Amino acid sequence: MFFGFKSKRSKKTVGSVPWWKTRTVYQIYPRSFCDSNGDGIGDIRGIISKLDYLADLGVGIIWLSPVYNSPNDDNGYDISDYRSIHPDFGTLSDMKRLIAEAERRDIKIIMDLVINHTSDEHEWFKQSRSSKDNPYRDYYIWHEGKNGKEPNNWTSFFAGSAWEKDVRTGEYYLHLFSKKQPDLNWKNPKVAEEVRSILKYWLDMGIAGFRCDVINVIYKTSLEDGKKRLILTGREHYLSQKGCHSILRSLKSDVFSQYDCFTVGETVMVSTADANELCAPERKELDMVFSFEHMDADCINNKWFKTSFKPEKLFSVLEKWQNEVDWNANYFENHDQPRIVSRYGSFTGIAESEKEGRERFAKLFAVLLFTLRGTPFMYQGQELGMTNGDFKDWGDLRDVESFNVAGLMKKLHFPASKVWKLILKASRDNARTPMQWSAESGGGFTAGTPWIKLNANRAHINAREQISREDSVYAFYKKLIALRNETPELSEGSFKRIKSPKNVFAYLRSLSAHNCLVLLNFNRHAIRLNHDIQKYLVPEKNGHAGRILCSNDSHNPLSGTLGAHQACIIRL
Ligand code: TEU
Ligand code: CA
Repeated sequence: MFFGFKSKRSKKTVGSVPWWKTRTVYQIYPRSFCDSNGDGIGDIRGIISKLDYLADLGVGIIWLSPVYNSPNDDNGYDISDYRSIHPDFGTLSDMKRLIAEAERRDIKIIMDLVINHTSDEHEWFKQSRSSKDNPYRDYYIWHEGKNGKEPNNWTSFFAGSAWEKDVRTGEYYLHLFSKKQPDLNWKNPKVAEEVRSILKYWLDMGIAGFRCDVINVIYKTSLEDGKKRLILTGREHYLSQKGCHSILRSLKSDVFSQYDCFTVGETVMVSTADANELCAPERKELDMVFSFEHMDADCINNKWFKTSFKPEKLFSVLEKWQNEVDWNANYFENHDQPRIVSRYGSFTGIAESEKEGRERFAKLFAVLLFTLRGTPFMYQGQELGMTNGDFKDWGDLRDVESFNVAGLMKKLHFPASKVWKLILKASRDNARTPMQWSAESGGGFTAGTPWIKLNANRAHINAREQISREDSVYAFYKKLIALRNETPELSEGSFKRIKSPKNVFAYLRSLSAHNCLVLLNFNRHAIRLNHDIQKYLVPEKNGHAGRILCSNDSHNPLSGTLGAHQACIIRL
């Protein structure tokens, strides 16, 4: 519900604020977005056919997950040629047309930059593994074994040792991810030279920036044994190292600063201090970073062990990041994370009867996303309130990480049914099911057989149905995007948390004399607002009540209560 607010085509730059601060970013996972030729795999022509949909939603920037050539061990995050397009996705000329067609609609495109590792099928690695004196040997991290075992005790992000022995030379190579993703050696200046030239290639083609994959792990200071840990033994030798900072500074000064572009780093295990070292403006490294701490509000130790969702944990992490980092890259979904409505809301979405609650919950997170200070990043299908996959058995899963972690759990003697339950909840495949465009058998995604199981709830959760309804999640996203575009205090304003009842998140966004109060009730029941909030709603001095700009419920918060899962923005 939006009150007294007309949605206009977005004003894309506000004063001197850079465009990447005011626009909304929409992430496309190309395999699962739209298939134009019926082979079951989403492709670039499919994306082009949906540009009007995105423009209409108000999207200002598309982040495209990898479309480069790749053997797809990790769905494109294992690149075998940085300058070409995977034939599954189309051709280079399709890509150029996508850039041009997006530009016609005032949409910019950023690409994924995966430079911690390449595919083992990249020409550099083929050369590198061929012999110890090949000129490409030093492009990767090779080491002889220690007493017939791996060179050190490091473990991979995808479970198991981070080393693989290669028969050709008898030495081991390092892979922080799958064994088909060998890590590049960033101590070799030639690697940086290659990457600079790849960056220019795409920027010259009209790309507006990059999402930099696991960018804070690229530099390995030493290869000594790490402190033994439950996950990622060895990490102290490569997380956010000095060497990484100097590489990023030189990429910024040699390349990025020469273009009108921006960078967002995907940075694992970062604190706010680490983030500031990477993206505070005076550091001249990255423009913003994705952190992970706020995605741990439903797990203990690591993402595989989920508990119930703890809203207060989420609020305190968000508050800390809002206060300590000037400009955040805000997100709740991406291609690696289960869907919000399923993980934080426990809505399976299979039952039509859950619709109202699920949509209200999806809208609650939408208000949060668009009212935090920073650039909002949304993921395909989030605007429809899409749910986790409805996978029935192992044959339905595709993700290399899910299989590797399941293998490790089995080795540790977890019972098979337990393994399935844990994987089902946390698998990255939950986010990768095909986009639900319509109720038809292929979900409007494909005329063929989709590469991964389409959710049966496409019958009632789909774009066509959402667009047809004024109170849908889609309509709500559309209005929120426009509202943020038109309301400088929401995009540029400061953030101040206000004391609130349990499981209610309340804050002010302020710019000069303008103030917006944001109220988010994460309780499944109505709640009476405390004095600290009420005093803003009806200021004693002038007697003016705030004006509600947007709410996911018709209940009036000015009455002093919030409805179950109600979220609203009030202009004071
Ligand atoms: O992800 C890096 C990462 O650390 C995690 O999000 C990862 O998905 C996993 O959950 C760790 O347990 C990036 C990409 O987003 C991911 O898709 C790639 O698989 C990975 O890097 C390797 O390139
Ligand atoms: Ca296709």
